Amino acid sequence: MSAPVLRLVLGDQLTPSVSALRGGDPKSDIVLMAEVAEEASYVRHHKKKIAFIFAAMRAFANELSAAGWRVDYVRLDDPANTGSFPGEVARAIARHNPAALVTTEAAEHRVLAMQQIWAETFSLPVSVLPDDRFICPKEDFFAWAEGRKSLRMEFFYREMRRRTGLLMDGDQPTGGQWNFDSENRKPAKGDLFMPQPRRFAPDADTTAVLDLVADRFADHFGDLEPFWFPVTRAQAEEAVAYFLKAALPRFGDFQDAMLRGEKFLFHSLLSPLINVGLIDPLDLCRRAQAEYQAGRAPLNAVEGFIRQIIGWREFVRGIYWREGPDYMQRNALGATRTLPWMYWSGETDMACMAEAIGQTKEEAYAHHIQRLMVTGNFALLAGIDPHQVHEWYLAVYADAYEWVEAPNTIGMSLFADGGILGSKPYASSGAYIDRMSDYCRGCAYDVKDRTGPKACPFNALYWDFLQRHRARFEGNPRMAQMYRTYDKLAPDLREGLHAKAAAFLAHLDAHGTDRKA
Ligand code: FAD
Ligand code: DLZ
Ligand code: SF4
Repeated sequence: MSAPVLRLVLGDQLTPSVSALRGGDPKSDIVLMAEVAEEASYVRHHKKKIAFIFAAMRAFANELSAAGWRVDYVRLDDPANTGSFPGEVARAIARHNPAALVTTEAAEHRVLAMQQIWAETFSLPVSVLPDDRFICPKEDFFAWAEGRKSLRMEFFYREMRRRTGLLMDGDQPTGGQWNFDSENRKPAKGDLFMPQPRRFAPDADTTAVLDLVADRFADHFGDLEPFWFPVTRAQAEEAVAYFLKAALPRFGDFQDAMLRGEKFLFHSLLSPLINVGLIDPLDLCRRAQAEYQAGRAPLNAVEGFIRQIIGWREFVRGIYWREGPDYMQRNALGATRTLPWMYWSGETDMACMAEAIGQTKEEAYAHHIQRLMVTGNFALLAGIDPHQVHEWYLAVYADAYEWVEAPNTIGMSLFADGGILGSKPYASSGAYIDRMSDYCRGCAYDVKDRTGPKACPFNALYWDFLQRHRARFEGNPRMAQMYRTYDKLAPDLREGLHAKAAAFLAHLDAHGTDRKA
């Protein structure tokens, strides 16, 4: 019998048609999958995130075996496990003596760099194939970006609409408009009927993973249980069907809303599943479009949803690869403050922060506006070191992979890339949070107060941030109005705002949390 081909599948490549498997011979080739300590701890991932990935990997191995593949699956607790991808590839080569190694390129610089030296390390033909599960190949993004003065998601998105034909009537956008975002900013009220997420009871395989994670990662952030994520392809399909029916119709209206105790609102919760390959993003968008065409979901909801996936998701990936590995070190605003402990403990009197961090701890989930306008906004205004913030987001969310997380954090949220991803920082005072949520009611702070003892910290921090970075932002037409407003404030109010911000930040530095006196 001729030597087999070894086909390595990584934990976020759980797609039967992934390039590493395509054209393979299930009977003679060997699929290698490995749970490795290095991947679970390069940042201290949330327990639920590790459990989700291992459970989904094991389920995918079962799926491949059922389809006739020979799968060599290395568990984390295998005594011989070396704890790294190169170590496990080396051991598998020794076990199987393959003729060649085939793999799909990793989704991040760190692991791709490992793959690129394997041909030399192992003296064996190695193919690192493109990951064509994305709608826009990297090279197409580079070509689109080439020569543009600035890269804006909206223009890229229109290209993706044309390319996919989604919500297009000929060469015109359905409804005569590319973007219905202005209709998607309604604050929610507690009396809305919120769909609860579809929850899946762990089966025996997932329960074994939960035991393993409880044992090995007890000191990682976050609650392991209750664990209810979908982990098989069939469960992922159920989650999609449920979202399309129960939440998509109102996804648009309340996309930016936040409500105390309502962790999910009308969001899809599908990002962990899309990012590991259990759901095909283009297929999902086509199904969302079909809901509009059948009259079951309005255009603003469906357009908004599709934009997040073929627009933002593809755009941030393009930026990640175009900017290179040093993107994660960018710090255009020179922010150096240490990440306050409250990001891990959730202990703070700021109700909005407590809510966003608390649910992150429980669910490894917060929706986009919580990530951007609460925890991200605070980090931006308080001048927290972007690399520390980046590592926090990468660790705490079940959907977090560097290619998608870093542009959202370093670029969109912290403006640490100096304006490559967005044209202005998403900075806001407490007024935005008050408008879009019910967090401020019952908060220990007063959102209407700017300088008093109970003043909402976001207020003083916001004006202080603007003034600190005046030289950079004053000339930005989208920010000019804010500087005009600042200049009209009475001088003693301005002074009071800066003093308040300085006192708050000094307190934060001294105590790590605003809770202690
Ligand atoms: P929905 O609101 O239902 O949106 C539908 C889908 O659109 C999502 O599942 C996701 O695939 C996609 N999407 C929406 N917004 C974005 C975006 N800005 N960038 C890329 N895709 C998007 N998303 C991740 O998948 N992984 C991350 O690590 C991640 N880190 C983030 C960090 C920060 C600071 C911010 C501001 C955003 C981050 N996002 C990240 C984007 C977004 O917050 C999540 O995709 C979204 O909250 C996932 O929840 P959902 O599936 O319910 O999304
Ligand atoms: C995130 C993650 C974790 C926690 N564990 C594993 C693992 O044990 N084995 C594996 O193949 N993949 C894991 N992953 C996903 C990888 O980190 C991801 O495939 C690479 O970072 C490339 O994006
Ligand atoms: Fe957050 Fe300020 Fe509102 Fe409190 S008052 S919830 S700190 S925005």
